[in-house]
Amino acid sequence: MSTPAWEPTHGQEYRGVSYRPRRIPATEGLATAADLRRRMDERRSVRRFSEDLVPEQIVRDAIAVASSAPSGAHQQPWTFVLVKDPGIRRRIRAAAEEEERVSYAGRLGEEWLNALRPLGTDDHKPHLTDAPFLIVVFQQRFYLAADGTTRKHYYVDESVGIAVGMLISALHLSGLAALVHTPSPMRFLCEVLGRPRNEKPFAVIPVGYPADDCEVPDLVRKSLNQVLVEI
Ligand code: IYR
Repeated sequence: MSTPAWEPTHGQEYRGVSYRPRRIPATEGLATAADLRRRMDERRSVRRFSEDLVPEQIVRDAIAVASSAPSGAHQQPWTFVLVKDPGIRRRIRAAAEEEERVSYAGRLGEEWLNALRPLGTDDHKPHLTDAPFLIVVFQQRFYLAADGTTRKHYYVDESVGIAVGMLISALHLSGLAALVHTPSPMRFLCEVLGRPRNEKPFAVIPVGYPADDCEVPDLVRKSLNQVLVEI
């Protein structure tokens, strides 16, 4: 039996269905948690991609994982535009680099530039054309029906942030590298990708395998006891 296609549920009465996930034994849960912790700690934001093709189905599956994220009022206020076309990727790179030149030349301000210094980033964005895929994530600031009706969406930033977290986790665990890139300003993406007026760019995520000579900044993560407060 296939699940029915999603339709807006605005104003619909509550209906419950039973939820009985398999009870995972603690030993299995502990092993999975430790393994996930180790594997996720291997994730790095990658800015140097190989041009090698990646299995598109991994990316589609990862987007489906992202779209299973919880969201405000279950409104699922996200759109993932998968850009494969090299010409479009070149246009996105050109527009992003034009903005970043202004940003790095001073628009960001000294404090921000100092915060970025350890990352070694600059206005060159080769990852936007080297990576075989770009996932451009849009947040739906409000619901827009085909007939032009609009309705509010709630907790859009939080919802889309959670979805992107799940997306990069799924990509990483499937062996692909990614970067959550936020060229600023990003409005040009609406035009280049022909998005409707309710959508606002959230991030551009190049996806692929790391280049053979890939390097990442030498950074240290906060330890658990630096981020965890137990009461
Ligand atoms: N958007 C710029 C600057 C930048 C900002 C932050 I905050 C970063 O974590 C990294 C970069 C860029 O993409 O270079």
